[in-house]
Amino acid sequence: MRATWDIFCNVVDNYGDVGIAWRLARGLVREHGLAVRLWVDDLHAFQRIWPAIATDADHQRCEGVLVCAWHTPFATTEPAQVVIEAFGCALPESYLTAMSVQSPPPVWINLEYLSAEPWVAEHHGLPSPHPRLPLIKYFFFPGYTPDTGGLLAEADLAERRAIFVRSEAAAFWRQFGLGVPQADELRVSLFAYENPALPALLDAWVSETRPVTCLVPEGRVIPQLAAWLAVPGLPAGEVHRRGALRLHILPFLSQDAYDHLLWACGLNFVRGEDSCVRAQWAARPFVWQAYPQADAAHWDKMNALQSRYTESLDGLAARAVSAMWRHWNGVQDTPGMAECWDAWRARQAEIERHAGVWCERLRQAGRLTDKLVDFVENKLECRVFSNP
Ligand code: TRH
Repeated sequence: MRATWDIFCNVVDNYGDVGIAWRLARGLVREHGLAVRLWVDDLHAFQRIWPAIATDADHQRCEGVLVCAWHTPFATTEPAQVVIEAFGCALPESYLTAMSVQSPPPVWINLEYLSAEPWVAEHHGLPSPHPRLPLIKYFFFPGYTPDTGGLLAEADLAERRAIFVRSEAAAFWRQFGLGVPQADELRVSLFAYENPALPALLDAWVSETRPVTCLVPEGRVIPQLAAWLAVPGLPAGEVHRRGALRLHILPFLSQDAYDHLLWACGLNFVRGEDSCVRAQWAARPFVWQAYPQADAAHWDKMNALQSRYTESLDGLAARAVSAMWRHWNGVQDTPGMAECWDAWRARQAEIERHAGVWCERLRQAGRLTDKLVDFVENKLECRVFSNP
């Protein structure tokens, strides 16, 4: 019989934590036939990315996953055989104690944040004994190389994207009152944290010679957009025109519909972790805003991905992508936004080609769900071997 799995997710802020935990849970059920419980402490955040989630249910089955509300204090629960602690979220003390009296104890994994930094491979898979209890936690690091935990991606992702691009994109645009893009039009999706570089980017789009349509799902960037437009508010459905720029405010989309937006646009501004990975799998150009951390620690993360991503791009295109990303992340060593945008536009065709090549190359890192299941099965086998 296949092992049972518990995944714990504490929503720090935003949607990345629950977004990743949910993607993982769905993948484990759908592709590996596992029995998965997903414990989430904020069902409201969860419902934003997956509207079928009921916010008042302690237990609900969704897409084959048993979704459980993580309350404090935590009700007595028999631990699963595999326990995933997403992003060091700290398991409930009573649950940890229950894990420690099981024989053999569960395989306990801390799923870490993704980074392209080189140290990730060295730390991937390392054990850490609990200071008091007879338990070992293993660190599982997602990453961009085969010696890491790989990247989250569904087995049929490329196929679904190809079908969408071939035959479903027109219907996707229609639901927002839009036709397919004109030949010279650039469609851009914008998912960002508040960003001082945003007004100058909008100004650059206003002055474009070709139409730019920017699609913005509701979120943190809306007040900044409203201020730039000098309007009191920006509810979903509003459309504003300034010069060559047409701004469409969209409702916050379901996780799957957001993928469609990424697949349909010619350029995607993404942030944090999950949307960044999805933009890469979309095989479209993207600009990444790393999750801001104290003392600009996120610049290391951004630099690492930027150098990896631009490694095989020609000089001027690489420079255009780097400058755009660095400027968008507040690094001070770049020209102004107008210049960054013009340089990006001048190299757009190469950058587009590269996005497809990069997406193919990403596969070499392996799929996170497969790698996690292999890692866990290996630990389970060792456990059986040492506890006959
Ligand atoms: O929401 P985020 O800023 O999450 C962040 C990061 O994960 C960061 O690493 C973490 O430390 C911090 O939270 C606490 O960005 P991210 O990771 O892209 O997650 C957004 C999720 O929301 C992703 O699963 C896609 C989803 N989404 C939708 O479902 N609909 C939408 O309309 C949009 C824009 C996003």
